[in-house]
Amino acid sequence: MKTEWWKKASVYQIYPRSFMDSNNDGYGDIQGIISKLDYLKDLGVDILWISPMYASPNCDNGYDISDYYNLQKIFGTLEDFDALVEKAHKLGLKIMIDLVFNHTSDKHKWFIESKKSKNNKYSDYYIWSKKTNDWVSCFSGSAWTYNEERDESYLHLFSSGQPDLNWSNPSVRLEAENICRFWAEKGVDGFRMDVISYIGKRDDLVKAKGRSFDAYTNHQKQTHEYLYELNEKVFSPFNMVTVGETPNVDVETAIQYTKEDNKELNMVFQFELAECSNDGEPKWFGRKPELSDFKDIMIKWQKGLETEGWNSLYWENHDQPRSISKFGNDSDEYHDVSVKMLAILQYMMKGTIFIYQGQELGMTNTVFNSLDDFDDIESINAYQDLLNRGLNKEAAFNALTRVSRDNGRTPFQWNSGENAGFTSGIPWLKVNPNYIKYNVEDETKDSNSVLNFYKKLLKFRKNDEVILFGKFKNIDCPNPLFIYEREKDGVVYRIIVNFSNREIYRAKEEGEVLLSNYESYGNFLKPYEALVIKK
Ligand code: TEU
Repeated sequence: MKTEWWKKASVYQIYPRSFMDSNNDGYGDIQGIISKLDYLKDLGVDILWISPMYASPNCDNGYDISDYYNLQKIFGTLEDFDALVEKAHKLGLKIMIDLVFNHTSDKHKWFIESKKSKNNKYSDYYIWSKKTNDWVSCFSGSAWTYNEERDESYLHLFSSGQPDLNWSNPSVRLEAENICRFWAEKGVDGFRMDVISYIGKRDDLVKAKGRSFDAYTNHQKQTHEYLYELNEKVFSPFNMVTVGETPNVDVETAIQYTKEDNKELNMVFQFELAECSNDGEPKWFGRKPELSDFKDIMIKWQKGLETEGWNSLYWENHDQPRSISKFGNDSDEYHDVSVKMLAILQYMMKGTIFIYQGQELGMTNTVFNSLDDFDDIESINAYQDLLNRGLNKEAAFNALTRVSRDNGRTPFQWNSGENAGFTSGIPWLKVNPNYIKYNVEDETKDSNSVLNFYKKLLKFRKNDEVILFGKFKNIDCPNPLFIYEREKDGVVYRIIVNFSNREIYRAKEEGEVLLSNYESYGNFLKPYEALVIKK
């Protein structure tokens, strides 16, 4: 297994709308990011993954692209982007952009042309059919929308504003290649590829029975071929780091995507952890996860990608509720220790780490006072869907509050001033009221803060061969404990985590405590205590 640079890297995801607003229009922007590069450098991350900034009508906040070669005005200009790449590179930070290739916006010129007739240059850029099936889109409602001009329907696995591209058309593949090359030539260092596992679809998909589309659209052999083609043409020649978003991927398929010899992607995002407590139901019906829900999953992926492939370690992103609220304990009493425990538990494992903006502050789920506080298309559509399923308004509202993607999208908390220092305009999404407690300015001053703990953790991890490349071994123990070891060249670290708010007796282990979320260590593990001990 080669030790490419990105295996040692920490990736920091920026959701540009919510990061920093430089012109006070209420939306974050590129100049805002530029103004905070020093903060990110000081934090100790290496790669900045920035969610889409391309031209877009924003039915899904930029994941519906209407022009892959231009940015939307709220974020700035291509010149701003060039300046960002240049300044980031000067600081030694790499830039990873988000490519949304499964679908475009319905306002993209390809789609505008495609829907006009069956015999123009773009007619076959999308998946059109006279016949349809019962598939339900990810954002509720049918996955097909009828178009009068063509007297046919088009497929959209997401909203009707996000028609799926037809990757079996070589012209579409060439467009994708050109887009990748354009951005690679601009100096970007990597691509995060949105729902990339869906690009290859079976020809006979209209014949599918049932409401779920995965068997015909996800992880098809064509997808592997298309990725290989992109890799040969762009990823490898430009030395790009790539991570693909691959819902419902299992270990074996993840290896297929990420195995070096296969020349497809470097890493994938798996969804098992994110969905571990949904019990196969839509996330709105999920439970709060327990350690037992995801212990086995974590072990399985650590062992599964031990010799081939490579793990991406993420719990948060712009689609997920905040990890402290989901997995941890965000009460005042336990917030800090519990955030730090989660960081130790996850980031002492093997893989490239992904931190979502605000995670390093311990940002939590937010407070929604009414339906108007939601912005996300998935949440808004789901609300109606939940009512149709028979939930009353309160239950539907509560389900949204718990897991809506908007929880992870509230503005970044820079200080305790107006709108958390994000903007002096009206923020596009309300600021989480707890910015008074959790923000960069105050946490920087407090040596015991979550932010300073993250800095310490990142620094510790950076050059630690045991954590970066050591073998993983699970140590059997009852819940709520999770104990594992990392070993390299005879050096062993034992990671001990108490995943509960109870004190637990456990004889003190010999060895040097390298990292911990408490000042002292004894025979009782304190609530949410987490330790890295060198044996
Ligand atoms: O997400 C894909 C995806 O699977 C999500 O829709 C996920 O299932 C859902 O958010 C969990 O509730 C990607 C992007 O990350 C997301 O922001 C986009 O909305 C989506 O693709 C469509 O481009």
